[in-house]
Amino acid sequence: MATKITDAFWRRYQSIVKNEMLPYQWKVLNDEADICIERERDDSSIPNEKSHAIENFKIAAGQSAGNHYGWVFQDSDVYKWLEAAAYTLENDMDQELKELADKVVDLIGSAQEEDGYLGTYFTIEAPERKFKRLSESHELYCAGHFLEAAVAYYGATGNEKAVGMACKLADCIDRHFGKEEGKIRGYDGHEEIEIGLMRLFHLTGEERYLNLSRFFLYERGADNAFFEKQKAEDPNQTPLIQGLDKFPLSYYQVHKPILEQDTAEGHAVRLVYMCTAMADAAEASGDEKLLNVCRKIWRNIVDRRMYITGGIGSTVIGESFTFDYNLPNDTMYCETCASVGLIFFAYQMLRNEIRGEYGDVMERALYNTALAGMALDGKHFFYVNPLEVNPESSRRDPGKSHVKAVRPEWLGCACCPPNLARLLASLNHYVYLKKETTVYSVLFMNCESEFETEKGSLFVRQETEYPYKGTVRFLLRQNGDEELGFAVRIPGWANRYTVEWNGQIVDVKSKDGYIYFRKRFTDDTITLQFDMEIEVWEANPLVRADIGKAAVSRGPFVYCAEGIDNGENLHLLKLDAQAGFRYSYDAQLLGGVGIIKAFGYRQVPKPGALYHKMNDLGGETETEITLIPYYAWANRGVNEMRVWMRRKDSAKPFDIPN
Ligand code: FUB
Ligand code: ZN
Repeated sequence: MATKITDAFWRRYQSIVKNEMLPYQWKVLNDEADICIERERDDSSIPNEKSHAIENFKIAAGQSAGNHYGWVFQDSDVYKWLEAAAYTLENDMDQELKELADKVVDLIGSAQEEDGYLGTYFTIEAPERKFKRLSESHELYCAGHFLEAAVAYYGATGNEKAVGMACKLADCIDRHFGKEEGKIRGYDGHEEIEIGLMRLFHLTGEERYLNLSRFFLYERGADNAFFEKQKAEDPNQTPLIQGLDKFPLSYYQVHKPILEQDTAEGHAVRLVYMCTAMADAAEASGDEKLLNVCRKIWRNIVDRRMYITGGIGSTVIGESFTFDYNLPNDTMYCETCASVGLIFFAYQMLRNEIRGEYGDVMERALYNTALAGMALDGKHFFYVNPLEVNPESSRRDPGKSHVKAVRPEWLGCACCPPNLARLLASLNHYVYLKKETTVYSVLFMNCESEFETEKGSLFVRQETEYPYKGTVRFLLRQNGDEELGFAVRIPGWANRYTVEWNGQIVDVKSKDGYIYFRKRFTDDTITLQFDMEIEVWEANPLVRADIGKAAVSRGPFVYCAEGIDNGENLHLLKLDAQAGFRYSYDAQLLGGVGIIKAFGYRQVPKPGALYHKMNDLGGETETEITLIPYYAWANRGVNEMRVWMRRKDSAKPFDIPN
């Protein structure tokens, strides 16, 4: 499948990746950027003097002297950078970037040990501790990221060196892990190797990689004392990461064997990475049991534990899920990486079963939390994506040190910026999905694609003004005489839609969020018109944090109010959802955004006492409330923001008999 994105909205992001993010991140990884690296929360154990990531490789390769600096998983920043560079080259070949990326591959190759082992911390500082403290070491997590990068790099450039190194690394891991006598029967604290192995399997067809990925998945939680035992046997008792041992087994998703897991528990990124690999392995091996686990966890996330912005992870403690309907707006985590991972999970689920809701969640996470992870300049990043911020609380409430009011230039733990870069650069891989002789459209954007099927190839041109207008046109042409299938997702937010086939309105019923066509396509046009109305949402009443509040969306965008447009104390505003809205597109504001004007009230605080009697309420003034797309917030300095607004419901007199 080859898709070329031509869309103005997304091409802008892809050029930000190419022209801003990659060069900027390269400088940061080389410690050449004059920036302030912030700790993502108030925790003095977070290393934040520099990145040192490239230098770590040079030291491991013997090209430089010194010590490793940073997290044990610092290498993964370089791998994700390389993966983002690979997709960027796939989109637009660029000799200079390719030469740089080739050099990075060479450097990684020089740091790889003879037996295939790759991991600069352990090569430099602690060779005797390799694979001995897997709950903390991230060795397989980093390996997984390298495998993903290598596969992407091969896809973009045909560079076989990286894939050779990836196979050598995977083979090394295969020699050390497994059920056989003498091998380690365990798993990494942070899932990711499972994804990397699946990708290597898809590229090479080597069944050992699929089996190894399944081994890691199935071992998870099978012996949930594995980490404890490893730790007890480790002659060196110094932790590799301070404080991880205080978390429960569910933090690592090892509290139960995976087939018994049915809720989203623990560290959110780990959970969605695990699920991504499970869904991929389920499809590749026809493993219905694995798929069933994915379905249950999916339901739990989407029905009870996901924010309206597609953010996941309700607490900073362990960057974790908590419990059903617990979705606090101002202390949550909603890590950018977690939403990136949710997109991966959703896409793999869609590969298993065609249901529009998977595409809906991809869209929700992509257009909202993922995009919010980066400032419009491509050089400032959120790790945590709140739905409500009061900058003073972030500054002065020690429980909210992770809730930043503006995006830092870089973070002590820099997992999110390159993760976002690789997602944005690889979007062409998520626009469609092909299964046998049917092509399914997943995301809406201008692009051209060519799909090879066993019954001939299908060319599709998509034309749209999405995400601002709801018309999407597909032009389809095939070669070959047999019928092919084409299916389009109907976004969950669309209340009404029409479908035209070569200019004639047709009545097509949707099935699980998709409408289907099977034809011999000869310059045919399918035009969909979704009503892109402004929607007002309420949360399930069991979500304590959102009771009595409303959130507004239009198309794929969730909206928010910012202090700069609405003044201070956003909690004093009440939205009158019945009063109607005005929508306009402002090309000058925030790189071009659709603005929503709503009618509402501002409560006037009573001066004086902290508490006063109900009948002594202060007044309210009518006011206009300005809402902007959530992703664009915090690009105009430090200010307040909130997604869920208080609602003004008409007061009904209620007579209580004496
Ligand atoms: O542990 C590696 C990465 O660092 C995780 O995915 C993020 O959540 C952060 O903890
Ligand atoms: Zn992250």
